[in-house]
Amino acid sequence: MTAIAAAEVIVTSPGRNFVTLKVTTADGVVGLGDATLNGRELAVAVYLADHVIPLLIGRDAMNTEDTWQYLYRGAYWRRGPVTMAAIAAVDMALWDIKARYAELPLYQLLGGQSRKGALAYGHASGADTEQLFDSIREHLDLGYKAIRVQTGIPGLDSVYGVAASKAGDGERYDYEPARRSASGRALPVEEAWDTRAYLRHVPTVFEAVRNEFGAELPLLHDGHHRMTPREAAHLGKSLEPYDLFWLEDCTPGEDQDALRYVRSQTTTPLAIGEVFNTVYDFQTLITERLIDYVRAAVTHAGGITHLKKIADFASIYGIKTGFHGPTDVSPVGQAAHLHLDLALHNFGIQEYMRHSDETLEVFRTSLTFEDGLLHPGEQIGLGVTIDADEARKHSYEPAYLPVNRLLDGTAHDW
Ligand code: GCO
Ligand code: MG
Repeated sequence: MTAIAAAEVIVTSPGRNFVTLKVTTADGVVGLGDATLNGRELAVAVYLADHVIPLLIGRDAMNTEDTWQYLYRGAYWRRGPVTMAAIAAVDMALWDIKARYAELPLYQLLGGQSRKGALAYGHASGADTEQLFDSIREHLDLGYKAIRVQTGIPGLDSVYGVAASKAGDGERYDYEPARRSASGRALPVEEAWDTRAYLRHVPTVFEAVRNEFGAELPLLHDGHHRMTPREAAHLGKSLEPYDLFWLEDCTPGEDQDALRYVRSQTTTPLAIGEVFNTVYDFQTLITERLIDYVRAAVTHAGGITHLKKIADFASIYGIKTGFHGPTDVSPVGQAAHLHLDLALHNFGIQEYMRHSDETLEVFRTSLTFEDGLLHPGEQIGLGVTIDADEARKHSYEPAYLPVNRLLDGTAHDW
């Protein structure tokens, strides 16, 4: 038996907040798991420290499946992002440990290498067409072979997905920092939203992008859960001439039935699931083939054990993966995605927002990005280490995602 001897929660904020679980076996082998829940980080940190770590000590680190079931079924209170992020962190750390004992990169335990690397999409955005075109060109120069397009909307000051500034190497990355207040009191920023203006504007932008960049480039777009089924169907139809790779999160995530109507009205491919926590959130969508891509994240959907079940279930229905990879998924979570991406037969695409240099000084990762493809590297385990001294330099700062309101002040989905 390979006993778990210790576990520790590390909260660090190198540019943005991350929660990491570090598990150590009696032999001194260390595994890492990502437990970051953007804007509600400390809830998971406390859940782990007070309710999970005491249960882990002395358990066999090799029993990933039994530990998953023990924490999921054993808690009685199931699902939800806090619980599932905590279970995910334990699961990732135990898979990391298992692969380190096996002295193999984790993907070797998940099925080996099914492809050279994982096709990645990057985030291009601009307040207007000129800025958007610049951003697309920057991403093409960085090697991206698929590009998400988000645009400002005339009449709205600030819109989801549109970058406020640039990263050092030219890649725009902080389009949605969970914001921090200068006064020390963190309150969510409030944004204004107008769905009709959005529906009118977005197809004109895709037309301009296709005219400038041609028919070949795979283009994606994120609706961020803001539309009704009728509005989403309308957008899907009006984007059909521009041949999207996918339209993401067009309707609110909790309403699986909503996608039945959208699906019946448009052939634009659909992706959803970054806010989902279990396979049950996908059950109707997968069995009725209402979507083309599952967007779950390893961190919010119960770790490698559960994400692999979601992917395998989807594969039976010809549905592919497109795991969630914004910068609030830490380098540890992103590495877990890449090991799955390499091994799964029904891999589709991987979202890739490069982490800031500050973040990458705390988390050392063997990830590579070459010629549009991501690879987790050949180091044993997940291929990520955490520098505890660097991590300590960045203490937690409360920060929240924005709150969205319609022009008359009514609260709306962000
Ligand atoms: C995406 C997502 C993110 C989320 C973020 C919230 O497609 O990458 O929509 O941008 O908004 O993960 O924390
Ligand atoms: Mg999204």
